[in-house]
Amino acid sequence: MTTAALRMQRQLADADISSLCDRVFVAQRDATAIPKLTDDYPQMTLADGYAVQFELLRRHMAAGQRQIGWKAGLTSKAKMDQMGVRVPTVGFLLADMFRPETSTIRTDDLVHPRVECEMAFVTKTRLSGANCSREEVLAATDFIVPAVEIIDSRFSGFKFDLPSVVADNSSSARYVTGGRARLPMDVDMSTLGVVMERNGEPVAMGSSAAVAGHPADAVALVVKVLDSLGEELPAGSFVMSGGITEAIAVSPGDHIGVRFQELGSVAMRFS
Ligand code: 0L1
Ligand code: MG
Repeated sequence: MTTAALRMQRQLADADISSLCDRVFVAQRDATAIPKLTDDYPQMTLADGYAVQFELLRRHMAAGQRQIGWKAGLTSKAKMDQMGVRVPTVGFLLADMFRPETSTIRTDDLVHPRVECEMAFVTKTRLSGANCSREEVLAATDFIVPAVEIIDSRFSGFKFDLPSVVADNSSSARYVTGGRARLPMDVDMSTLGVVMERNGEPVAMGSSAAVAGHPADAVALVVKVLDSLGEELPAGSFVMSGGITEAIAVSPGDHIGVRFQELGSVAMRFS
């Protein structure tokens, strides 16, 4: 799958997009698991998935919510192989999905949360275009900061396909930042080590190279996907670049601590 393939035509009518948006909206609001959307709409394409996601975003904005940026999903080779894609998905991030560092995060308003360690970028200039490069991303970056994404697929058993997971906002649910903000030129982002502990036990470790080869390349891919959808990344955007480690399931009572080489730690508890 290339970004050009994202320009393919939609198959579903506006009324179907609206009714699928209702389904996803209710599943996210009520934390209920639903079957993947293609069970009822087998003809649904990736373009339809983005149409549902963008309708979801419009509804949130109309209700007064604030978008602060985007996430890259499916950035690791393992997840891409599993889904048969070569380009990450994107999902929007709203201000009210943010949770402060060291806070206690509820799980009763989530279906089956999992945590991923990620590097987040905050931009100072606009990024756009189908040829966005790592160098352009680094030049446009104000600072980077360590982060944890809490993903929560609304599909039963985390079983979905590409159009469905894109419609579900790429499983976006919550995010936490912490540690130390750093200038992009002060850190070698190509091989930054990360260790995640659950209740004091190491449960995952990895290198930032797992994120599309380099986290800034993942941000460039986000810009390319947005371009194919007729969007750009405005200055001041917060972008989660993708999971450095596998996603780890969390339950009430769990404490998660992540140590990022050069960037400090991010910690939280779940209730
Ligand atoms: O952030 C991610 O990589 C998740 C993308 C959606 C797939 C999943 O829920 O694992
Ligand atoms: Mg993620």
